[in-house]
This record gives sequence, C-alpha cells and structure tokens, in this order.
Amino acid sequence: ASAARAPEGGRFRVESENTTYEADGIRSRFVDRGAEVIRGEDGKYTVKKTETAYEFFTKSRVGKVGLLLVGLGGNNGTTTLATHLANKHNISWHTKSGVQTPNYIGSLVRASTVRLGTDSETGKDVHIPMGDMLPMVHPDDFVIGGWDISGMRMDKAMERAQVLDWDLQRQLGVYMKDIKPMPGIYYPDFIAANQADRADNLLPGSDKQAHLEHLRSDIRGFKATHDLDNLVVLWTANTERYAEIIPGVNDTADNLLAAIKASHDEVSPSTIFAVAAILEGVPFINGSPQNTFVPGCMELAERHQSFIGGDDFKSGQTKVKSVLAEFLVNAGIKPLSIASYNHLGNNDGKNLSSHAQFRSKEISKSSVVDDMVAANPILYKTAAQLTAKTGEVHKKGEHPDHIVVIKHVPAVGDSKRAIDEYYSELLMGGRNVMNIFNECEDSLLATPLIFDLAILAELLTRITYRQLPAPNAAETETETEFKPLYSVLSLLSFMLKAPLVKPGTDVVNSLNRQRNGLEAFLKACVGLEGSGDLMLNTRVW
Ligand code: NAI
Ligand code: DG6
Repeated sequence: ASAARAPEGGRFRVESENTTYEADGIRSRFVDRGAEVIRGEDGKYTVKKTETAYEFFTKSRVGKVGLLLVGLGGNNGTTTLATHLANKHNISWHTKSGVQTPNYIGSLVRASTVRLGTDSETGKDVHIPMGDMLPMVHPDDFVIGGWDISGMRMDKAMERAQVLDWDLQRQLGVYMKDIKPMPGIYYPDFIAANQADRADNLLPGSDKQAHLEHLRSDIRGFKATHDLDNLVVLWTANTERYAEIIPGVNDTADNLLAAIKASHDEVSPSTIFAVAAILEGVPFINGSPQNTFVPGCMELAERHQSFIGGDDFKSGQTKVKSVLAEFLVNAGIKPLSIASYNHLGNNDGKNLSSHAQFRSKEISKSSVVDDMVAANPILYKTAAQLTAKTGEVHKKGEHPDHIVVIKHVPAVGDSKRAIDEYYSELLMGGRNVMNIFNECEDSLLATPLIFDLAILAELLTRITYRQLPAPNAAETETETEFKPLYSVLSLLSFMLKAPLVKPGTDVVNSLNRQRNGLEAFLKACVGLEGSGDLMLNTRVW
C-alpha cells in the first residue's frame, strides 16, 4: 500500500475565529453546552446550563497505517482483506446480474455523508462524505496482516469462507496466495470444542508470558517491516466464553500482568492480544462479545494511555433493534416483548452452537434496549415506582421480555437469517405485532465496520485536547498540556453492540444518538457546532 495518497479532509475550510489551519494540523475551539439538573426536596427539578470550553488539535499527517486482524483467516478477516485488495487494484468481476465493481458500501466513513451547512445561494443543505470531515486513512491504503490459529493460505481461506463471488475470488487469488496468517494462541477452553480441527497454526507451549512477548514482537515487527506510522489491532476471531472475574487475578492491572506471568487459566487469548497492543501503545478493538476488557485490562489501558474499543460488531439485527426500539419507546408505544431468532451456517454460527460462547453473544445482543427503557418511566415503571405502587420491595424496574436465539444451520452458509417479533402495547389496551425478516451475508455487513473502526480509531490517536476557561467563567487559567482522549473510545459505539464506555458514564445504545455524537465530535474538531436540527430559519417569519 502507498502512503502517497493526498490526505483527505481538504474538501472544505472553516472560516471562523474558532479554527486555525497550521502546518501540521487543525486547531479548534469548541464550547460544550449542556444542562445540570438538581432534584429538590419537593421533587422539582432545577436546571442550570453548563459550558465547558475545549481546544482540540488534530494532526493532519496520516502516514502509513497498518491493520492487524486477529482471526485473519476467518470469514470477516478474509472478506476484509479481499475487499481492500479488490478496491486497491480496482478489480471488477462478473456476477449473474452483470459486471460488479468494488466499493465500500456499508461503511459509515466511506459511504455516508454529513450535513455541513446550507448553500449560500440556494439555501439547500450541503452534504460531504464523512471521510472528508478530517484527514483519515483511506481503506485502500491500509497495510493488512494478522494472526489465525488456522494456517490456511488466504486464497484458500477466502474460498473456505464462501462469501465472495467466484469470479472475484479467482482474480484475487494471485494477491492472496502468498499471505499466511501469523500463528495464534489457542487455549481450547475459551472457544467451542468444534473449532479444534482448524487449530493448526499455533504459538508453541502454554507459557502465557512467552505468548504475550511473542505477540508484542509480532506487532513491532509488522510496524518495522512495513515502515508504519500507526497501527490498529482488531479482534475478529472466534467468540470466546466470558472470563471469570477473580479478585487477585484480573481485577487490577498489576494482578492481570502477574496472572499472565503465572499462566493463570482464566486469562483468555483475547485479553493477551489486548494487553500486547496496550503495552505496544497501539489501539485494540474487540469485535466479539466476550469480556476481553476485564477490569485489569481497562486499568492497564488507562495507565498506558492506550486506546481500546469494543465490544462486538453491530452489523444487522441489533442495529435495526436499536432503531426500532428507540422509535417505539420515543413514540410513546410500549414494547412488551422482543423475540429475536437467528440462524446461520458459517463458522461463527458453528462456534456459537456451543453454550458458553452463545452466552457471550446473548449478553451483548440483549443489552441494546436497556437505556431506552430506563429513559421512559411513563411506560416502564422503575423499581421505586413499583415498590411505592405495590408495597412490596422491587429490585428491578419493568422491562420488555427479550429473548435471543441463535441456531447453526450449515446449509445457509454466511447468509444469516434474523427474525424479530416486536409485540407492543397501544392506546387503550390495544396490541401491535411487528415482524422483521432480515437476510444477508453476515461478513459483508461486518467488513465495512472493521474498516470504520480502524479508520476512526487511527484518527482518534491523532487528536489531542486541553480544557479552556468557560466563556463567562471567573477563572482564566488554561490547561497548558494537551492530552490524548480518554482510553475507552466510546465514539466507536455506532459500530458496536455493547459499547464500552468510560466507567461511571452512561452507555448510549440509540443508533441515532451514537451517530450524532460522532458527527458532533468530528465537527467540534474543525470548530463547527453540532447537527443544527433546530433549523430556526424554517420556524420563524
Ligand atoms: P470465523 O469463525 O469465520 O473467523 C474467526 C477466525 O478466528 C477463524 O479463522 C479462527 O480460526 C480464528 N481464531 C480463533 N481463535 C483465535 C485466536 N486465539 N487467535 C487467532 N485466530 C483465532 O468468524 P467470523 O464470521 O469471521 O466472525 C468473527 C467474529 O466476529 C466472531 O466472534 C463473531 O461473533 C463476530 N461478529 C461477526 C459479525 C458478522 O456480522 N460477521 C457481527 C458481529 C460479531
Ligand atoms: C448470529 O447472531 C451470529 C452473530 O455473530 C451475529 O451475526 C452478529 O453478532 C451480528 O449480530 P447483529 O445483531 O448485529 O446482526
């Protein structure tokens, strides 16, 4: 891949006292306006406006960026590599419907737009690609590599995945046949027993400290060999079972490092990969649902100011659920139950046919409506309301019944079927049933998310900030030091089913709020205000 492509983000220039373009980056000033709510003893709220001023600096040089995938030989891994190569080499292919050209459809960064403002002449909205908001790496330019416990060559692994059309696979063979994943680490207890027959490409032994050091040297080696400026490591390997949180083992950073040294059984492969990336100072993203980021791992990331993001790609059913559930609850309609069935025939489905791995997925798929329900005590009584109403102590508030079922049906391959029933209460005791049937190649939904996660994570490593005195504040002292963003990249939530957030802060599952949050942040980095949906000019004379 070349680093010669002109960095994007040069499509517009903000003319404002808040924004300066410097030789090595963009400097912006932004006031974050919010509201603080105080509940009085009489139950009434007092609302005070808050203002926090920031200065952001975004380095504009993107440089050469690597993407290391854990699970390179899987369906997502091979589809990501193949999509990158097809786009980079502009390979078109024949399908039964005609000639298909490569693209990045499904990528928020590469295939969606942001409203920049209104045209000075026509008054119409002007939109630009999200990828043009700031200098971001183009996915054609990634240098892609990775690990897999299956040593199959990439052309054969792509064939095994059965995702892409044969005519495309045929043409990509020449680019993929010499790529073989680096050996992975395999602790059989963490993934399904039915995966054992592909585990033929392994780091030897069971010494977890030696494994950690090996992975760290793989990361350094890949960076040096390809002369990379930046690198992202992303887990798209099998879903693991949850690791037990054991005091003294994985509850603190020091305990986790000691547990790795002692090769403790409860340290999972994904946590070892995460620790390797954290210690090497490169972002680590978890695309699967397991609790890779045990408390000790989170603390380690904070300690090293290294970036982490997770958990579990939000590709189809959950994305739709986060929109539909929010629509219903925000429309004042009360979902009573949500029943979600999936069947799929790929290796992911095979792994998830084992209970412990399914349980990880069940947890991440189930949490998505929780915040919307909690935000509406008119529809869903809180524990306190129920206790007051019934006189009995309730520990939990009302919640719709929510079930998730996943079955492995080999015949359908990568083409996942997701069936959801939403059963809701309407006015005056009425009932509404909505059914959604969703069918598509799972890996073609996940692959663009992998690009988005890597592109945005890399961008966020180039952004620093400092706090400024609030516009009308009495104190005038400015923080002198610029800091990196907080370690947990919650700005990646749009792409993730169970977004990891800063401890003590709320998880936002609403897809619209996640997208607005990301868009507002990108705008803040060029000194522009958020969405502008107030549109006062359309409301006044
Ligand atoms: P896959 O089973 O085709 O690929 C996983 C790959 O990881 C396999 O090649 C396997 O050999 C390898 N692997 C397992 N353990 C490893 C280790 N310790 N080190 C290195 N490699 C290892 O699965 P697929 O479809 O690519 O999905 C990958 C992950 O992404 C799964 O956890 C899945 O649940 C998750 N996911 C997938 C979505 C999709 O739409 N495809 C959406 C959400 C999450
Ligand atoms: C079956 O649910 C297999 C899973 O790996 C999903 O395909 C994946 O988690 C995507 O889930 P969703 O809910 O985002 O479509």
